[in-house]
Amino acid sequence: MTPIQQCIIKKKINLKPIWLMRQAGRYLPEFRKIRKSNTNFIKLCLNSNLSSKITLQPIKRFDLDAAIVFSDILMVPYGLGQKVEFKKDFGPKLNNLNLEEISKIEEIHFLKKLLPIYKLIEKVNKNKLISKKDTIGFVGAPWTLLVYMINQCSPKKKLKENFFKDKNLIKKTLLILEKFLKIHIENQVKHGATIIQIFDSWAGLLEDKNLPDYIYGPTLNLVNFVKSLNIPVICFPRGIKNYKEYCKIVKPDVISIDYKINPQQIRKEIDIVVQGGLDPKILLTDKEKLKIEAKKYLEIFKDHPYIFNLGHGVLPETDPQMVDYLIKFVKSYY
Ligand code: 1CP
Repeated sequence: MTPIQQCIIKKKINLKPIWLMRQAGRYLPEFRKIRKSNTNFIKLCLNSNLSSKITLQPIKRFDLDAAIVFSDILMVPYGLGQKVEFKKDFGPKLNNLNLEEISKIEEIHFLKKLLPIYKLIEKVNKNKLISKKDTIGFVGAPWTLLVYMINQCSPKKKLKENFFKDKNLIKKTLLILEKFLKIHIENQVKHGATIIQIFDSWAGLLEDKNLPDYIYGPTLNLVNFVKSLNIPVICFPRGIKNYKEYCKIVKPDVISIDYKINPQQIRKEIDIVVQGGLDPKILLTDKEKLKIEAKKYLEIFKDHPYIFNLGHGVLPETDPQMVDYLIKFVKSYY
């Protein structure tokens, strides 16, 4: 059993496994080199030779306990036929959401478009480096994908003014997403993903009264689906205020906490396995500060099953040496 599985399933507390959100990406010079000559990001994600290589880049460099599939949550809207582009210094840009068109998409067509992602997982799992580690597959939560699909770009801090206007569009899109997210999860698992993480990066944009319809209900359905495949599921509802209520209702195997939430409070209120929390900006400071902050999380969760990670993704301006220092520090803490 891998260290992460021992932590999740056996509730081992002395292992402190580690992986980092966005561990494969722009802070690594070897990634930037590949990215430079592959200007179309979607095409890069669909090139399983390159995307499997990128998935393994951080595993080659650092003593991490899991690889995360190099892909993007927006590959699902792409699979549903909504055009997605990643523009330099702007981020994702999506075409208008056409309900009639996405309603017509059949499973076989969706799978054909996303097949290279499943091939990438197979390739990664064949590599010796991964034999005692997990391969984390992932999806965006229905709410976060809905945000991008209707907003057509990153909401940064605010949703479009008329975001909730077309209730029929929202309701039907959420149902379509649920169906295809299950298909995407199942195929990642079939091809070798050993854990699924559900990213709800824009959970914090909703008012409390809307959480049951847009987050709790749709995410619980996905969590139950992953559990039915006998695979652990990690949820990352970034920015929500009430993690305790979220865990009580959605019941993931692991809750990944963001950097704004007080870890002491989480330790007191939550009894499931916890992941993450450390502010990725700390990696931009110095080793002394990094050590103090990482130690804080290790101490708070010393008697609790805890997977070390950040409270959001590694920032592009991060020095890989700081990442190396963090991993070595966590690994040698006990
Ligand atoms: O070179 C580039 O410009 C591409 C940058 C990039 C990368 C490296 C994007 C565009 N996506 C990714 C890979 C990615 N995205 C991974 C695999 C790599 C890894 O984690 O090691 C994963 C798991 C994601 C997930 C993802 N994509 C999320 C959820 C996590 C989070 O950061 O909150 C989200 C919200 C996205 C959308 C997205 N894709 C890319 C960008 C720049 C964004 C965010 C845009 C925004 O701010 O709204």
